[in-house]
Amino acid sequence: MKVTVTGAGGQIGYALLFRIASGAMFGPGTSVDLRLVEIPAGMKSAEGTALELVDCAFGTLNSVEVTDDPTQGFDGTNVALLVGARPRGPGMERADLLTANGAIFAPQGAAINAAAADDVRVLVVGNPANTNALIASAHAPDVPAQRFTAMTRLDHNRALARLALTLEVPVKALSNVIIWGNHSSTQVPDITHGLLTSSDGTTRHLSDVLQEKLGGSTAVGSWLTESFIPGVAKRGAEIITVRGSSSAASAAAAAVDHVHDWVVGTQDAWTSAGVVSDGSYNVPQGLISSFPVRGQHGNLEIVQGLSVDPEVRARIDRSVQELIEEREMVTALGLL
Ligand code: NAX
Repeated sequence: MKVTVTGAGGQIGYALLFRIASGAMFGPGTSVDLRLVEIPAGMKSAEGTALELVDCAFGTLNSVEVTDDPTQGFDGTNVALLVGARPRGPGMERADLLTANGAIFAPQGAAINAAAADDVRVLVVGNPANTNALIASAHAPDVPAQRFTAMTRLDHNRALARLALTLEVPVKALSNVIIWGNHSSTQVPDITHGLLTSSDGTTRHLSDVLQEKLGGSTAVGSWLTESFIPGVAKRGAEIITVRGSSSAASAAAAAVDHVHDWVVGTQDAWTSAGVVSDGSYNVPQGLISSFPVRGQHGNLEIVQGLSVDPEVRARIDRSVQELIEEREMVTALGLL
């Protein structure tokens, strides 16, 4: 597999590249050729990372190249991880942020269109991830829109971890948790279909288990709205406060999970990913929004036919409205 990582000299890049090279993304039987893409200011850092990658002597790492030319970096690539992005600077409005990122993701989409392998799969990590993915996809008309995705797996993993801590159960006992919408503070962590499978194989609805643990449905309602949902949505800010810089290793782990489940598959299990809407769940067609998905047949397929709780529906509508506004803004800026 040829894997390209942009922003390779940054902190997520530093946590991500070693995991890909060690075989965590595709398994021990698949060797990888890594392409590290940076801007000139980040080249030294990426070059240093490349030296360390070589020194790990990973059995699954075939080659490493570093470049500041996106077309060269995406040449023949099977998986493109778009991590490098322009962060919001002081006094920057949303339109300024979208313009600055449009200047990154439009040419990267065009370079993927021109140079990547026919089966290229793209994961956008750099924020605002959903709309950056939309911009990149719009500039890659020969690549099916389903191959451009945005990362909400970190939010999904945060939701699982928080539930596991609250219920004092292993993460692997939990399933069918969902993140809907935008990767932003409006995201919608949803446990209404969530299940807990005990070690004896019995499966129970998470809502019932939570009621037992927290003392009734009112207590669960308050926990969801006052602790769980804002706790997941604001976890990134909490990490910044405690750690002094933004999530890196957990973001890298989520990117590995996202691509692994896309390429290798999830069998029947669900996860969450920002994928292009086909109109499912009343999310306007063409928006890149987070849905429950299964990795099947090499695709991320939206899990269909789920009932949506009215309170969750209202939250999804608010988050989707934010995505619509972002799309309108980038359309007005001529980025689509
Ligand atoms: P860093 O600032 O450590 O690294 C970013 C790197 O990208 C820098 O080395 C920079 O030189 C490079 N870069 C900038 N423009 C580039 C371009 N046009 N081509 C190639 N490289 C370019 O940031 P880091 O902590 O690694 O975060 C990267 C992005 O991930 C940010 O946009 C961040 O907001 C986003 N995140 C997204 C998450 C998600 O769940 N979707 C979670 C983690 C993270 O916050």
